[in-house]
Order: sequence, then structure tokens, then C-alpha cells
Amino acid sequence: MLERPALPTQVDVLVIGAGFAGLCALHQLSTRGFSVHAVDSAAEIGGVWFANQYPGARCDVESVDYCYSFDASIIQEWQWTERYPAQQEILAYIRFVADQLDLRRNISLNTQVLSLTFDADANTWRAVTDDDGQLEAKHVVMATGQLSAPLFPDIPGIEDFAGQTVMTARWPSSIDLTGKRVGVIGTGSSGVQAIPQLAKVAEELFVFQRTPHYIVPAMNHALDEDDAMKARDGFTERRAAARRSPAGMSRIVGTASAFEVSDEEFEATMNSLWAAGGPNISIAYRDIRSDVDAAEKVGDFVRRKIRQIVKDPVTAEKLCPRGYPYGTKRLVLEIDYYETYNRPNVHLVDVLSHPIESVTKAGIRTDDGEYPLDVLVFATGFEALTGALNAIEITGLDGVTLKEKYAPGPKAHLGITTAGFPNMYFVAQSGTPSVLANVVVAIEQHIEWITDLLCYIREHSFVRADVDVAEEEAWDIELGELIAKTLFPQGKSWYLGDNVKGKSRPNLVYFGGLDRYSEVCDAVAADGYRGYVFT
Ligand code: N01
Repeated sequence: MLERPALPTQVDVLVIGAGFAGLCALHQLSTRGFSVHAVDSAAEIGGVWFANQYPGARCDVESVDYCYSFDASIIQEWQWTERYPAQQEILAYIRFVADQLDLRRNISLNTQVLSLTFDADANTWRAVTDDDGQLEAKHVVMATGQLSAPLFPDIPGIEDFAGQTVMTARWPSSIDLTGKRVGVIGTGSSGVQAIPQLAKVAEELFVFQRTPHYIVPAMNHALDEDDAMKARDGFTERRAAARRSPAGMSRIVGTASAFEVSDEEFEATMNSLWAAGGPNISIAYRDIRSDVDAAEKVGDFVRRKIRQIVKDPVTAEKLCPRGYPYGTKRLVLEIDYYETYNRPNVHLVDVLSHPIESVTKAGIRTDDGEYPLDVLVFATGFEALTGALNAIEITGLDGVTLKEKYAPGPKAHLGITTAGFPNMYFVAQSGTPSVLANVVVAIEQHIEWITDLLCYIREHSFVRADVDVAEEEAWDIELGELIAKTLFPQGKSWYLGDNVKGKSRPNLVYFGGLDRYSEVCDAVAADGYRGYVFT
């Protein structure tokens, strides 16, 4: 029997999602005196860190930064054991936080919200859940995650496959790949993390690679007592710097151009950043993310590294990313990824040159042969930012659904509230910098802002907070202008919605940085929440 704690019938705030954002919202809003309840369709709290249990799943933000800042005792008591935390450790952290703050009593798990309908007379949202539960809430906080709706690839014949199919984003705990012929489709962050682990147990591993990604070493390592003490002592200062930074991490961004230094100096800098591990290669010089030639210089460096590590030159060339600027897909951090291709049981299949034609009963057929498989793993990504919202039937004013409104692309004032859907607030979703930043820092900024907004509404006895269409249009224009200044339009990525069929490059992400975004949000609040229309 699934655990289904009773839903309350009425609350001030319904929070949808019990991952990092949902728990933060639950805590902050309860602390400010609101009655709050969170629901999540999963069997446990944790959001993506509960869902993504594939072997090798790990965060690409350092553990000492990938955590909440709002509770001093949690900062003091929790001790991370690795530089880049594994999924199990992050989930343990989230559980620890929920228990410390006694959050579980206000969370209903195994509870999927099927629909949300705004009652314009009562100015409340009515939620209906999959077990016929009903709840009324004055406000709804959508903490539904950025990358929580996995994409199943559109390849003919998948239903004919006689073996087992698995998604990295829904990894079953029971699966045993020992002695199996395993195929993996997808070489983004999920695939790159899973492949070295799968290679250790599978008899044969076939990696079906379409676009080689730019991948750099994580150089993960254990953290000792000394590291933990430094992290605790420096936490407040480091977090304050993170909040003032574009990426929500305290880092030193190079001020020189990649062309102002000699080739020797460039190589030495890149080598030292490669050896240190992490994503800082991307910020070594000021123009790497804005000048295509500077990006290419870094791309050349990565390709040289691949050729040094991968022994078979044909495989090395296939792994070399080209044809799009460095940095325009999310940079992937790896542990033993390139080395894995030196194993005799690992085979790279270039499906860019030889496209997958179909999945057959026996395995995968490309235009130059068939690969017999026992298990097929899909690490094929997510419908970023809008996917989880689309899964709920959300009906706002005048019977308009969010799906209808968002069909041409999402538009929301500051990425937080969309006109016609009053009293609903999106956390760290489209139109915000969240996916380009340390998302936990972005979430905290959002929840603080939304909590202040709800307090403002309460103080003024307002019953409805909608936004002005002109303001959300202006925000969308700003998003577009910021995207146009970057190299991203020259590549294809989920940041632009390119991985979802039929999406016509909406302005999904705020490319101005978390620091600037926070300033804009603060100015809007200081101006009496400019753009909001209160009743
Ligand atoms: O998904 P992706 P992901 N045939 O979209 C390929 C976060 N995350 O789950 O590039 C063949 O990056 C697709 O190929 P192509 C992180 O933000 C973080 O790996 O479209 N291939 C691509 O290689 C990340 O960016 C962490 O040509 C197909 C792959 O599938 C985001 O989640 C860990 C295909 C999808 O890559 C998404 O990462 C994991 C097809 N039909 C995830 N369809 C960490 O914190 C898709 N592909 C480290």
C-alpha cells in the first residue's frame, strides 16, 4: 500500500513538489505564519535527487555550495564527504533537512496533482489529486523542478524490443546488468555519468552517440575534517559572494581575452584548470562565452585532451565535439568518462554519421548494421522547465489553460507569475537564471522573494495578485535580447528548447546572471511589486 497522508482541505499556500524548492518554500512560508502543505507524486521527498538513481548520478556543483543557507544548525551539523556529492548523499541531506525542520508532517507523498483550477469568485485555487483528493489554496507555489519531465526518444520500434528498456531518470533499483549487452542512447550529463559505471558491470557496452558534448574532468575527491571545518567557517561569506555572482557560486572570472595571452600561457592556464577539475575552464577568459573564436580555442584544447586520453585514434576523433561553439550545450563534468573508451568491452557507435533507423526485437539498427542488445538505456534528457507544468491541467481566468497560453512559449513576469493565472508563482523556472546557476542558490533567492510578496499581499489584505501582460511581454523581450548576445543560438541545446520536437526556440532562460536578476527582482519589490496587479 502506498503511503497517502490525508490532504488538508484548505491552506494558505499549496506547494507542488517536495524537492529542494518545495522544501525551501514549505519551511520559509510556514516560518512567516502561512498554513502550507506540499504534495509530490513521488514516494519520497527529494525531487530529481530521488528520481535520478542511475549508477554514477552526481551533482556538478560542489557540495559545500549545493545546500541551503537558511538554518545555522544544519550548516553546522551536516558534513559532506565528497567534493561533488553523489545522488545518495544529496538525498540523505534532503532527508536530514526535512527531519531537522520537521517538514514531513506537511507533505503528502504519492499524491499527484491532476488539475488546478482558479475560482475567480473565491480567488482560490482548487486542486484535484489522483486519489480524488481536493484542496483549496489561496496561493500555489509551483516547485515542480527544472529537469523533472524525462523525454522518451521518438525512435520507431521501441515497443518491439525484446529486452529491457530503462531511463536514467527513472532507474529501477532491481536491475542487474551483469553479463548483459547494454546499449546507451544519450551522452549528456546523465549518460556521461552512467557510462563508466555501466561499463564496469556490462558484458558489452554500446554507446550510441549523436552529438559529442564538451566534457571536462570533475576531479572529484573525498573531503576530510579539515575541509569540513573550512566549509563551515567560510560558509556565510562564500554564500554571500555566491548570491552576488552570475552563477550562484563564488568564482574568479578571468578579465583578459583568450587572445591577450601567449599560446604557452593559455595552455598552461587550461592545463592547470583541467587538473583542478570543475567547470572553471569556461570562465578562465572573459570572452569564452561571447566570442566564437575564443570558444573555439577552448574547444581545441578539449579535443587535444581527448586525443591524449583515448588510445584508439578513430574513437578519439568520434568523441571530439565540433560543429558548435564550446559552452553552448551544458558543460558536462566527468569521472573516468574518456578512459572508459579504452576498455575492450566499450564500443562507441557514431549515430550522427550512421543514424539509428529503428529499435528492433534484437537491438538497435543503424544505417550500417544491427547491434544486438539485452538492455537499452535512455539518457535522452528532459523537457526542461515547462515539462512538469504541462503535466498538470492548470486552468486560469476565463477558462484558459496554461498549456494553451504557453503553447507558443512561456511568458511570465520575472519568470514568476504569468498573466491570467493569479496567485500562482513559479520557482526557478523559465524566464529565470536558475538552470545556468547553482540552482539551490537560485531557489533560495526565488523563495525569499515570493515569501516577501505573499507577506505584502497579506499585509495589504489583497485577495488576488495577477500581472500586467505588458510587463511579461517586456520581460520576454529582455530574455530574447540577452540570449542574442550569447553564443547559445549558434548551438542546439535544451536551454533553447531544441530537444523537444515542435518547440520553436522560446525565450526559456534568463542569460543576465543571478546577480543581475536578483537586483531586478529587488527593484520590482521596492517599487511596490511593479507589474503586479493587486485586487
Ligand atoms: O540530457 P541532455 P541529460 N537519438 O539533454 C541524446 C542536468 N543534469 O539528462 O545532443 C540519439 O543533456 C542527445 O543527443 P543530442 C544537467 O543540467 C545534471 O544528460 O541531442 N541521441 C544527448 O546526447 C543536464 O544538462 C546532472 O544530439 C539522442 C542526450 O540524449 C540536464 O540535466 C546530472 C536522441 C540528452 O542529453 C540534462 O542532462 C544529470 C535520439 N533520438 C543531469 N534523443 C549533474 O548534476 C536524445 N539524444 C551532473
